[in-house]
Amino acid sequence: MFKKVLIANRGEIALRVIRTCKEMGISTVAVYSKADKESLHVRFADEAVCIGPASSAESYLSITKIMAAVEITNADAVHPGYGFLSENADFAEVCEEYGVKFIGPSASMIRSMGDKITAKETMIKAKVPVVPGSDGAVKNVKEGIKSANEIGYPVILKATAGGGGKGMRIVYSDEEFEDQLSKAQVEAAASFGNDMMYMEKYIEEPRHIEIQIIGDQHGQVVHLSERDCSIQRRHQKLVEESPSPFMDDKLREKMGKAAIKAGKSINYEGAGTVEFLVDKNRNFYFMEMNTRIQVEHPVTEEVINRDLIKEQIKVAAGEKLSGQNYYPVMHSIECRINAEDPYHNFRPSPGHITSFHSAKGHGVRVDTHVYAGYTVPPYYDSMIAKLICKAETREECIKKMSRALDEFIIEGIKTTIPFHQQLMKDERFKSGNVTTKFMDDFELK
Ligand code: MV4
Repeated sequence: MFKKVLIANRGEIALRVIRTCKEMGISTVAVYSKADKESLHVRFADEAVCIGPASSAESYLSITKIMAAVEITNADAVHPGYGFLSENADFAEVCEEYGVKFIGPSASMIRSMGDKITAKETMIKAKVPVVPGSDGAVKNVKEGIKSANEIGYPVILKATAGGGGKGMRIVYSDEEFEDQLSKAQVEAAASFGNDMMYMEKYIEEPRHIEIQIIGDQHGQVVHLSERDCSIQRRHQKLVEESPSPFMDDKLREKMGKAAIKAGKSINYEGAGTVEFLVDKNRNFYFMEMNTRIQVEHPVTEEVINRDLIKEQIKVAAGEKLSGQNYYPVMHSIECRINAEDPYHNFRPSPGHITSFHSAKGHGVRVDTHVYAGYTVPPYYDSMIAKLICKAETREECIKKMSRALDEFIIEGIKTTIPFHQQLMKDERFKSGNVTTKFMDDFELK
């Protein structure tokens, strides 16, 4: 087992990883930017190293700075968390070369899922269902229009280097094809420095259902059931839950098997998530694979009763998995509490937290790095807490979440709590009939 883990991240996830390391008897190293000196991950780690100014590029995204911190503290493993360098193949490679264990998949596994055309081709070979689309890249307007007609409109153009919705355009006819292609390319070039595009049949009003998997170093891959992440706004997830209200045992078995095939096809090691689009007829299609632990991992932890960070660390240290899949025995919902004003288009609301009273009680979990007196810096992601509830049924879980939101007090900044309070009382949400279109016609009162 590792002796010392450096956590190459900040905020709640850094704290989350530190907690598990402590329970496993592993010592911890926090890294922090000058803007995060007062953050709890710095206080609770055994050691802390300042790695630069507030700007992410010069701190949490700097491979050089992180590796210098690894070297001076003599850490034998690095946990990348989510975001920042968590899916950076170059970083994983530098760790491999330096001889420090990157807690996650190898650089080549990250690369194989980072390029979306390659990922899709890998899935086709592995017999995982994918959305019908162009064979490889869209070379030019003429070829693109030909291909769109073969697939049938509407089609969606996606950036090969993309993910998370940037550089994406829906096209309904030949007439608008050229214009939409060039807009998508401009956006992709600006976001990823790469304007290569591919095309798919556009699936209308899909659900976003993802399967959590974990693979060990001995070729075993198991699934840990699904999370439903259909409640999103501008490709930012707001609420996640497990099990999905749309799921049944038969579909879970099929999607679980497909996710395992996806993982095995690249000899996957570590925790990963296979994202699927699911249409109203329960057809499911591979969308992308995330090669990291995700923000919403706690809902899985709550329903299967396992610590996923502990499982990640164990497989990274070479331990074998039992080979069993995990199935939900509870219902769990996570509300992301962001420092944003839901009454003004969710605009960021950083600043000083004057009072903070966390929700508590049976079945209530709060993962956060903030406290009364803490100042939310404007430089990073606006998520300040995750409120996770669990209960025996979805209905009870929603009631518990409602109660927990009502007693959660955060003053000094605006938060997304009022949005979640309304959502928990929304008839459509309560019915479980939610697709990725849900937020398009949600009005905050
Ligand atoms: C799609 C789609 C419909 N059809 N692909 C959005 C983010 C990126 N990962 C892929 N996305 C989508 N791909 C086809 N062929 C609809 C979306 C989509 C979406 C997917 C998941 C969650 C929210 C979404 C919101 C808008 C569009």
